Amino acid sequence: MFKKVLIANRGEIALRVIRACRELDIQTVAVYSDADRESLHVRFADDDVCIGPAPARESYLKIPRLIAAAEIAGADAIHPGYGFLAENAEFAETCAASNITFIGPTASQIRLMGDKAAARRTMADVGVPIIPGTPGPVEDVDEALGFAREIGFPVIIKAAAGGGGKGMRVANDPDDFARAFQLARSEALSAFGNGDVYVEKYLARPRHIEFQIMGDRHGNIIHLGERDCSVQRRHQKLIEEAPSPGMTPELRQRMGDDAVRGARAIDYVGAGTIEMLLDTDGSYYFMEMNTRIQVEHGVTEMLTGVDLVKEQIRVAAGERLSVTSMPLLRGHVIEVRVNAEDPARNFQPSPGRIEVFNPPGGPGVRVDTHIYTGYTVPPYYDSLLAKLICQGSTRAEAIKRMQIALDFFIVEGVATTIPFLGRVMQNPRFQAGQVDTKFLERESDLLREP
Ligand code: MV4
Repeated sequence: MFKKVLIANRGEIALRVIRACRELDIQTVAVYSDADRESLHVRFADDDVCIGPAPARESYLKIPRLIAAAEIAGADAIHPGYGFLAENAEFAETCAASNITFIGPTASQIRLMGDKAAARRTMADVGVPIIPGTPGPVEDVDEALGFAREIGFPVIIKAAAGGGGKGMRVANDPDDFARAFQLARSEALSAFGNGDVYVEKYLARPRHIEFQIMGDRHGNIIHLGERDCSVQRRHQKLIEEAPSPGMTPELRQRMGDDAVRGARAIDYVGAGTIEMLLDTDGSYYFMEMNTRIQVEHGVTEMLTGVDLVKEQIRVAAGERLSVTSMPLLRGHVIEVRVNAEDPARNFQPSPGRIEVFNPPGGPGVRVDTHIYTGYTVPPYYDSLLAKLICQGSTRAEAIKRMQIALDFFIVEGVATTIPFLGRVMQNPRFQAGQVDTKFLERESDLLREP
C-alpha cells in the first residue's frame, strides 16, 4: 500500500480523499494556492506544500509544481480528485514517468475517452448503443449536412474534444444547419484547440443517467448502479439521485451490462462513469465516459455502502476490488449541491466571508464540505460550498429528509442555492419523479423567491 498520497486538489474533495487515506493509514500531503492557506485540507493533511498564486493555471493546474511537491514531500501516489488535472492524460503520464502512482486510469484510457468521437466508436464496436450519428468527425459542412439529412432533423453538432456541453449546437432544420455547424466548430477550436465535430440525432427530453464503474488490475469490472443527474442548468448538475425514478431492475440490468461491457472494452481501471441518455421511449444510448471520481460519487456510496475513494486507492495500489458485483441498493438517495451562487441572478457567484455556518444532521444525512464559520470563499474556483446527501427507505422519505435538512442548513454571509433547492424539493413534478434535462426550463419559476 502507499505510504503517502498527495492530493492534487482543494475544497471538499481534498477533505474527502484525506479521510479515505486516514482510514487506510496512509499519510497525506495537501497542496494549496495562496488563496487557500486557511483551508481545512491544509490543516488536516499530515504535510502541505504551497504550489503558487491563486489562479488555478498558476497552481492547481501546474504539473511540474505538483510533481515537485510530491517529490519534496515523499509522496508515492497522487490523487487528482475531480476537475483540475483529473482527466489530463499528460498529468497521468508525467506521474508514471516520475515513479509516482496516479490514482486513476492509465493515460491512454483518459486520452481515448477524452476524444468523444473515438469513445463513441469504441463503445459501438462492442455493441453498446450509441446515438444515431456520424461514425467519426466530419470533414466539412456539406458532408455533415448530408449525414444530418440521413439521420433526420433535429440534430446536434458536438465537439470531438468537448464534453460537458461546450462546443455543442442544435440544428432544427437544414436551413439552420450551416450556422450551427460553424458555431460548434469555432467554439470547439477556441475552447479545445481542436475543431473536430460530429453529428448526432438530437433527443428532445432525455434523462441523464450515469453508471458508476469500478475496475481493478485483475480484470474485475463492476457497476454500482446508476445515478440520475437530469436536473441541470447550463450543464451544471444541481441535483443527483439514485436509483433513477422510473428505473426497473430489468432496465438497470441491460444498461448496467452495457456500461460494464464498454468499460471492459478498454480494460478500465479505477473509478469511472458511463454517461447515458435515456429517451422518452425507453431507448438509451452511450454519451460519454468520465475517467475520474465524480462530484456525486457520495450518492452511490450512501446507496451501496461502498467507499469508492478507498476502492480507488486500493486498486491503484494493485489490490483487488473489495466488491465483486453490484451491492444491494439501500432505499433512495438524493444529493443537492449547495453553491455560493444567487439563482435569482442567473446563478452569479457570490464569494465572501461565511458569517454563520450550521450544517444539518440526523439519520440518513451526509454533508461533505470544507467551509466553516469565518471561512472566506475565494472568487477563483468553482462555487461549490457543500454537498448535502440524504438517504431514505423510499424516494419520498429521502425528499422529506432533504427538505428538513435544507430548512436546518444555515449559511450566512454569501448567497447560496439552499432556498432554491428547498423549492425544488416542494415541486410536484420533481416529487413525482418527472425529471429530464429540460426540467428547469419548464419550471423556471423555481429560480425566483416566491
Ligand atoms: C445530447 C442531447 C440530446 N441529444 N445529445 C449535454 C452535455 C453533453 N455531455 C451532451 N449533452 C447532451 N447531448 C443528443 N444527441 C442533450 C444533451 C444535453 C444534456 C444532457 C445531459 C444533461 C443535461 C443536458 C442539458 C442539455 C443538453
